[in-house]
Amino acid sequence: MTTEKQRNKFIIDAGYNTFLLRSEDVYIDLLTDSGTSAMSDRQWAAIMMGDEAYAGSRNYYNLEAAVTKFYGYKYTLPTHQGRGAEHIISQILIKPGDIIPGNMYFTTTRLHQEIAGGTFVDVIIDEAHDPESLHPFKGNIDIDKLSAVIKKYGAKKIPYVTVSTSVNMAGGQPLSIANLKEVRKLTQKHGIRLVHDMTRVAENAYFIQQREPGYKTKSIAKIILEICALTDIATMSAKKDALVNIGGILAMNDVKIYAEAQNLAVVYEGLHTYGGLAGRDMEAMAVGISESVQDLHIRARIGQVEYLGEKLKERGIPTVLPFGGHGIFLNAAKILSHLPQEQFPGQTLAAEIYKDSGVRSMERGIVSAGRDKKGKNIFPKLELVRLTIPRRVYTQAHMDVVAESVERVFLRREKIKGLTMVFEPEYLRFFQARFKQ
Ligand code: P71
Repeated sequence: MTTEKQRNKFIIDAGYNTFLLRSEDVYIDLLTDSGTSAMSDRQWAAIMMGDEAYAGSRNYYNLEAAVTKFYGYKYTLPTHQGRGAEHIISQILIKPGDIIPGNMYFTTTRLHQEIAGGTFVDVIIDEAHDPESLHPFKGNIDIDKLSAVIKKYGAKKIPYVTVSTSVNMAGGQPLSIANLKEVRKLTQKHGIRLVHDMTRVAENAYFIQQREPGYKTKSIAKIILEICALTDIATMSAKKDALVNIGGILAMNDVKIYAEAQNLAVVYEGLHTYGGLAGRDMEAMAVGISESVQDLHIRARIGQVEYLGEKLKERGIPTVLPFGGHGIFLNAAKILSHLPQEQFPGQTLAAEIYKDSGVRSMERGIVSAGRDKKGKNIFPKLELVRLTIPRRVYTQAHMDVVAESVERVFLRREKIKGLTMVFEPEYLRFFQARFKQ
């Protein structure tokens, strides 16, 4: 616990950037669900089974077996985290001038595509950009948009389409199996691969089970296998669904690409049987994957997110709807409608919530969107603040505290002043940028 006076100082010292706060100055930490979940007793026991051999650790083979059993991909390369996998696959498949369509950008994914010389093109359905649209699958790809991109640039210029399950920047919104099948059909016709960002695939599978006709009685585990079978390659940050504090994977069925990935891994990550991770971490990941596909776990997890969403809804606070899988996204553009996007409403709202209660959240708007290749600010339609819920960490009582704090800020919204950016780093600026009121 901190006092309001202390927090007012801490947020100025942090340049109004919640990434720059010290965690000991945070009361309830909803910055991210990445690496912040609690490992289970079984995972901690797995940590004690570390085989720290440099090469061929038994933990690697256990991880590979878990990936094949639960996700269906044949070959697994461990990486230090998700962006390590994104880097390797981008370097292997993208040539300068290539186009990579995907269902909304993700910051690290797009950056690695650009570093490899590619350009990301958003082909998500329009509803995803509208916080209030109640479309049940706002993560879906717009087939007409994708066809138009293929027609415009030609299949040769498109090494793959990125398909994300549970689209993070749209508010944790799912994609349907029916849509994925259509995407598969279209891309297969043109010989284009699908790279699956499966960071939150279990959460997406839950929404399919709840909302997609024909899936009510299918288990989360079965739905996940069905999703993965419709794609060729997967990148995953295991720090989310897979319930570990660190780690990622690059998985696939193509042995030639796997051989190239193994080779690049030794340059950037580590030997192909540990990829930047300790043996014990791979063992904890194998166990985490098996726990993450359990129906009761995922129902409790998303149930808690919904609980917070409902509390905010009762208070009339605008959020992205329907509620997403990993957090509740506040509609900062609407809450602070007196601030133009150039004054960073999302960044401002996150700072104000911290000042009110010590609850830490994350901006997901213009600061996160960054600049285009010409150096111009990108103005995303979604200007949001994410209240992200770690798995198996907080109680509903914590959620009550969060909702009450957001309400207090909401009630004094008209008096809140905007921000100006005083320091901007070159890459992924949201992590280290600094602001003044
Ligand atoms: C999240 C994160 C972590 C993060 C990353 C960048 C900016 C702010 C926070 C990471 C993801 C993700 C998806 C869908 C790939 C990564 C990268 N998310 N795909 O949401 O959500 O994984 O962090 O393990 O490198 O807070 P990595």
